[in-house]
Amino acid sequence: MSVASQSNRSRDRRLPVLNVAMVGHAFMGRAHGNAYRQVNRFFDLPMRVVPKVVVGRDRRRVTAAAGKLGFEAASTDLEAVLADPDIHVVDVATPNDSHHAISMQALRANKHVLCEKPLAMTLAQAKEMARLAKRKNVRVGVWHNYRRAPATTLAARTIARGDIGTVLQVRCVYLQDWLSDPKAGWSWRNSKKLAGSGAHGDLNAHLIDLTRALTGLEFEEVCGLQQTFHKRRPAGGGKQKRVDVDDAFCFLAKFKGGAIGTYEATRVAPGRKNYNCIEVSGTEGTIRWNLERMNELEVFSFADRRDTQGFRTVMCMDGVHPYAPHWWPDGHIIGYEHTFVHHVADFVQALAGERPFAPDFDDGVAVQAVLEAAQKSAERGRWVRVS
Ligand code: SOE
Repeated sequence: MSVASQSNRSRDRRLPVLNVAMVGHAFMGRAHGNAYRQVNRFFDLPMRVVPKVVVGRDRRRVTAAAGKLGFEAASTDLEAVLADPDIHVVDVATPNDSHHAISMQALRANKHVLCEKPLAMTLAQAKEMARLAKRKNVRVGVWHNYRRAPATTLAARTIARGDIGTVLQVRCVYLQDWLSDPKAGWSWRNSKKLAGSGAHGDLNAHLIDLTRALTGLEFEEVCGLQQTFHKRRPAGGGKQKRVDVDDAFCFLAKFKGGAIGTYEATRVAPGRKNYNCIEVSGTEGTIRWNLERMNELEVFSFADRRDTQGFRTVMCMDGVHPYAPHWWPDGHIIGYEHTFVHHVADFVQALAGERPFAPDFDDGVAVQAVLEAAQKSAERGRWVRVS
């Protein structure tokens, strides 16, 4: 081993460790696990993140997941893991219906908590989680990873410094097509009891958080419309199960201060695989970000010369762009999984007391309030104020 890598390794070993227990190990567990393993390799952090233990219900599956995801251990005993003083962070990467219970148990055990979105099943649950997090001297976060792409972070900065003037409108969509086929199997995401809502809580949650992160706007009143096109789905063994959540959910929004917004989430838009796209237009210009072109930010400004005005596409992977210097030379692009690494890097910096972290559980409550008001509006067929 070279002298340099020996000194790096010994330096690393001297850092205080941050042992992570991750509850759940499916899609989001894989994305989070990758981030825990990668973060110290690309960010010089004041702590060394250790993927310590994966917690699951099935011994065989959780043991396999721990091996595959690079965690030191596997467990089916959440109580014992939370009682372990050497566990510092609990990551809640489970379906929506267990976010509240696991987070509350982890907070009572004085653990830092990173919880998947949406924070909870109801606004009341989300508020309870935020209240307990405040009472405990811990750091908490919600995995709204899309605010941590270099391009979305840049968008927030350009809007904050006035590049597009006063924000007038937000128009965003989050379109997928994995449930377009009526024969696509039933899962927990199709169940109100397990997910709380369908595309709405899964995808509009991201759009609501992105809106707040990019513009600082607060939602005042919403008017929702939802539809379930396929009301039953195959559930194995020739059985069918009822779908009692939305396949698609649209809503209009009025913001404090007079701006307005439009939101659309769907899982039945053929050809749209993970099309998360937000456009913010102000008095002086517009920005547009599309996850399917994640490293690019489209910018229009009336300040540009009239005869060459038009949308410019900025490749947000140069040394001047957020997070970019941690990876590769100018223009070498990154992907979806890097937004999770950025999330962990910022969380560790916050934990080391170097800066605040957002989105925390208060941000999670703000998202939940909009989700719930839009659902009430869709049920009642009228505008509903966001509490
Ligand atoms: C499924 O719709 C899903 O995995 C969401 O749950 C994630 O939050 C989103 O980032 C990708 O799509």
